[in-house]
Amino acid sequence: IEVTEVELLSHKARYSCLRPSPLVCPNQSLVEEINIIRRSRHLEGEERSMLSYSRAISVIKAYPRIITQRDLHDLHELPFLGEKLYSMIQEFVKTGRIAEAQTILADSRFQSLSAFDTIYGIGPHTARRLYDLGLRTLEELEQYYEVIPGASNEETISLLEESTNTEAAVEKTIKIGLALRHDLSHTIPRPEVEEINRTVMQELSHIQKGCKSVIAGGYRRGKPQSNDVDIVITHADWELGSQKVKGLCKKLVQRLHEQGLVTHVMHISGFHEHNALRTHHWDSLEKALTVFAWPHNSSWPRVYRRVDLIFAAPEVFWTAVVGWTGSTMFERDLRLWAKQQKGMKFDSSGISRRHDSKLYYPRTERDVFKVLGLVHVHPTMRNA
Ligand code: TTP
Ligand code: MN
Ligand code: MN
Ligand code: MN
Repeated sequence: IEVTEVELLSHKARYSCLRPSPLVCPNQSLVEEINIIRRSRHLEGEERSMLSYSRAISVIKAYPRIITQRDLHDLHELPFLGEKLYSMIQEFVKTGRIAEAQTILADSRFQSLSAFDTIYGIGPHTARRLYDLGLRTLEELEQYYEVIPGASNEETISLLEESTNTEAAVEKTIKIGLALRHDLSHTIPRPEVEEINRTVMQELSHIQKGCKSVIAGGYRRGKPQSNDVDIVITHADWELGSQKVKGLCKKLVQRLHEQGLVTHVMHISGFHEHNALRTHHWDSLEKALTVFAWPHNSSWPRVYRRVDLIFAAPEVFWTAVVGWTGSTMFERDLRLWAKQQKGMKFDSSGISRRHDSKLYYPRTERDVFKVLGLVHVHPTMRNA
């Protein structure tokens, strides 16, 4: 591993991977107020505007103390806070509210689009299309898609087909998302996340011994409750592990389905797909985005849980863990930092140098940060 000069961490840095950001920040209510406006831009398809709000929120998340009247002049030293954001913050400091956010909250179109967007498989584009058809509530959506609420629709399972993005496939996903919406809206406490991981690894050991996993996603950033479980898996043998994990994803999902654990597969992809830059590299990652019926082997009423299973060769395991730990903004800026400042390409499936495509194989998470010329940021401070 080559060590380049390291940039120091600072809440004034332009890249969020250089700004330690806690899960709950001193200005949390300000963040939540601005987030309403950000969500509205997202739902209306105004992606550039949404990204400016995301960046502003991310900068505020890293600010080390409660913003009061006295701090306002200080904010001019922070990146991504333009005139508009500055006056919004000023308004919030004075009144405890931002009028535009309150107007958005009361807007019935915003309420409908927000509700539609909570459904797995429905994004802003589809939400707006459904709204244009005259649909307003989730109950109306259920009627439109002929979904019986609560019914599990397990026959709609699309197990082990490589995912396509056809209209029919999208509709199938939305139907599952609607049918399971009550279960999937319940967040998952940490002990249950851990138990799902243990169960998955127990089942995996019947197919391949010597595998190991890290629970990534919001759980790793310290969230007390998660919307899903993200498990990154590899084989512990640095030399031979790459061959041993190849093809494991499908085998595991098949087994979990036979055990009655996996009921739906929203997406599954093998190692051969995409990524022009890395044709000589076997992975892009094998992954399956699934639904579990949980708990296992229990007479208790079972609930549906979203579980993402990601397989990586040992050489790219820690890259994958960093890539799946998030937050989304932290990931975005890791990629940007690598590209703009280091002439490198970073994504969950690998790190490479642009000019000669040299690949990096970090052995630890700290090595991932080291090759990127970054100070290690603890997972719980990646909530950018
Ligand atoms: P999510 O599971 O969508 O989000 P989260 O774990 O941060 O929060 P929660 O589940 O509680 O809502 O994504 C986890 C990380 O995985 C995210 O930081 C980005 C990464 N990711 C990818 O790299 N590719 C993908 O296709 C998805 C969906 C996520
Ligand atoms: Mn959605
Ligand atoms: Mn997650
Ligand atoms: Mn996930």
